[in-house]
Amino acid sequence: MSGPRRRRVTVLGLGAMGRALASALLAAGHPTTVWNRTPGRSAALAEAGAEVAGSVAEAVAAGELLVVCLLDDDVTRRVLDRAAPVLAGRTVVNLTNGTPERARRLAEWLTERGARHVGGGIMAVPSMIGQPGSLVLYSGARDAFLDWRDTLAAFGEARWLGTDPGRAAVHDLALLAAMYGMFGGFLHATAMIRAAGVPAGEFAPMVTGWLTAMLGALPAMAAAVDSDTHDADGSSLRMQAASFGNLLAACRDLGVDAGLVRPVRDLLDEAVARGHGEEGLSVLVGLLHTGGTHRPAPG
Ligand code: FVH
Repeated sequence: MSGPRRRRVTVLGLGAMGRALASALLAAGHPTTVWNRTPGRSAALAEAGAEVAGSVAEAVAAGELLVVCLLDDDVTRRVLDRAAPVLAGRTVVNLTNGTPERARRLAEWLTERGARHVGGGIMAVPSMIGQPGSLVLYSGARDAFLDWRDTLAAFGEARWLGTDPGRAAVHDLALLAAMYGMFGGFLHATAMIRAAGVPAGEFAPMVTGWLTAMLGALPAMAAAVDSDTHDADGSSLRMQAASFGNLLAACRDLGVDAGLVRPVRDLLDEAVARGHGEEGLSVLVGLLHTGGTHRPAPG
């Protein structure tokens, strides 16, 4: 007895991530067509059952769902342009990293061509796709997301963020900012510790434990931001600005460039100068806003 017919999915882009996405679709039993600019990246996928399209238009025509995973917004737009006449009736789930504004523009462009847009943000590396812990954020056309949610589940948890086409992108980029802050801090700390003659491997468990302990402070800091009440909770900005001076002095002595951490000291100093010395770190969030297209959080 055969099960329900599975609709064909097309994956555009077979970089490290596109290949992982196509593999996950095939592993979940979805008929899959793939396309990539440079031929030769599809051999293993073809062996696993993928159809390999010879052109973008052929690939787009083959799939009811298009999963796009290319380098950036410009490439995505250029590639989709080449298939504009055959986009009508399709759902485009764009998992390419990009900006919220470009996601909104792409959604408009696709709607004008009779296609539905769902923007995405992949919070996983290729080896995590389809595994526990893999999270993909989505926003845009709700009906399209609901229509394809079970298929998208092949990649990992599919989390819906709302109908603003740019909402997944802004979450993706904000989470990347948090990640790079952590990695930047780790890289700087490791440069210091190596300059002091300690192997990185010996230091790693200590920094992991310290960052894990500090992670516990984030929910309270977020609540402080939302309520705009920035209690120092025993760690005033005045005190932190003073110890940051020691950190920079030690970097000079150790011969370590402080470029990754100096902006934090500058922000602390600015906050103290503006009279926030007895408040906590959460007050710095307000100092970071410069205007632009910032949308204040509701409530
Ligand atoms: N890999 C990761 O860890 C992250 C995890 C989170 C999500 N990102 C984003 O996913 C997008 C794709 O990333 P990727 O890892 O697959 O990247 P690459 O391996 O560099 O593959 C890039 C693909 O884009 C194609 N491409 C590049 N330029 C063009 C062009 N001018 N015309 C057509 N296609 C183009 C490239 O094709 P080729 O070089 O093989 O011909 C690859 O298919 C990305 O937004 C990440 O930020 C990944």
